[in-house]
Amino acid sequence: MTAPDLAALRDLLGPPGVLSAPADLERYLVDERRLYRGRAAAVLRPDSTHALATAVAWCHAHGVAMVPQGGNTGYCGGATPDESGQQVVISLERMTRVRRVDASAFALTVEAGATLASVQAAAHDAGLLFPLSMGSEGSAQIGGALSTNAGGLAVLRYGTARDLVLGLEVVLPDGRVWDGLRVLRKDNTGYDLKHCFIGAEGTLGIISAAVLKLFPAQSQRETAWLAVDDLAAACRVLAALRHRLGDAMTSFEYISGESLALVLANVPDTSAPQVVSPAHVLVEIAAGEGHGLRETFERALLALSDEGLVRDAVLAQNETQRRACWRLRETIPAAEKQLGGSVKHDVSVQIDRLPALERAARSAVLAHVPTARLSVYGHVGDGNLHFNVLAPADADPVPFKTAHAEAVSTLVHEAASVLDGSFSAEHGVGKLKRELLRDVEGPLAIELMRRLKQAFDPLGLMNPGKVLLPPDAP
Ligand code: 2HG
Ligand code: ZN
Repeated sequence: MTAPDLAALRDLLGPPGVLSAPADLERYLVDERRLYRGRAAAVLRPDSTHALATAVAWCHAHGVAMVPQGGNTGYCGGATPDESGQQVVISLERMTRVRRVDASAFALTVEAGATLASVQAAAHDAGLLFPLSMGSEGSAQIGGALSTNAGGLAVLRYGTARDLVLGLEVVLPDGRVWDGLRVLRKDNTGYDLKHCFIGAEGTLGIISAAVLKLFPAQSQRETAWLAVDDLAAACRVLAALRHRLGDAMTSFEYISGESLALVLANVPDTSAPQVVSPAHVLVEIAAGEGHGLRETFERALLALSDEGLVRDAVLAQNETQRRACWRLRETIPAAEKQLGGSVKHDVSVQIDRLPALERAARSAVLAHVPTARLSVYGHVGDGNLHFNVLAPADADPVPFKTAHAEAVSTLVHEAASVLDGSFSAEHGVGKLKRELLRDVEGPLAIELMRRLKQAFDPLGLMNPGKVLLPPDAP
């Protein structure tokens, strides 16, 4: 790897396009969870696809490795440079334009650096809905969300990032631009190249723009906070509500009593919901005009409490109450961070196996560290649980994580694997889970992934060492 010639890059991108002063680089070198700290020769900030392609072509010609970075909100270190100081970070933060809104085609074309919140706002301004939503949506960028195939809070109804894409524009590792920005709902012309880049975490090319699917705005929305006995009851409620409400359900989020307690004790401006129990569910449903949504929902919840599945239920009466419910769910990661962070797991299994997963992981982890605190919550509607492990209340979290993270993660991932589940439902692989990917996916899958990498990036300059271990790794 050669050190890049910054003067040449400044000539190509202009002074705002190249950062190299240590203080300017700082925020690009550390990941959201502070798991990794890298170094970089520079941060490149192109402001157009042309500028991005020019920068990438230059790096390709000079053998400079590139690390694409969106909002830097990822959990697996996929956007952090290595420690060599010779890589460049390529930030998409200046590429934020909404290029087109095709309201009658229910589509929007946007550059990769736009935040999810700004894409939602652009869709809203056109009287439509862009449903990808998550706690980090104010900083997470659409390019990063697509590159990690992010999930979030409305996957149950609208799918993950992958499901929301009609077309992509990608700068390939040699600087050529693949223009796949089609506004087509149906297009069976050969291999579907866009899906190679979605979820590839910037290892095959840099997504520079995307055509996203929009949906009809939902004029009616109802949110309920439910108290249930446990995760098994929550899963039964999910199935029952799906039968009764059909596709109206947009979110079905599980919040254990343990996670709720962490939030109430550590996050400002939160107060206990009217109904508290060992386990809770936040359900949101939405529909267009004329569906009598609230009555249907109330009837369904009443029936479930008659059956003994729901202990208690409170419907939000206004937007303030709705926001208060969501705050209790969305700030769980912030509460964990406040306590020094957690050993995080992002596991999924088929939905009816979630209770078995939780039981197995809980007993294995507590057998290993009986005093650990657990924070179990997540997107139960998608079979996806965040099974997070925190240091005991009186222990320092740093030595706790150093001593136990590896063993605890092995136990949780084994519990998922035995149930034919995944060790990364929505957060990707990055640097953190490369060994797991190699060990779990098996040699054939890894061989195919390596061939794909070789086909798109023969020089290995695009986000090297992410997702796949370096070829010479033991
Ligand atoms: C969420 O669902 C995010 O809130 C973060 O995926 C999960 O912090 C976590 O473990
Ligand atoms: Zn999540």
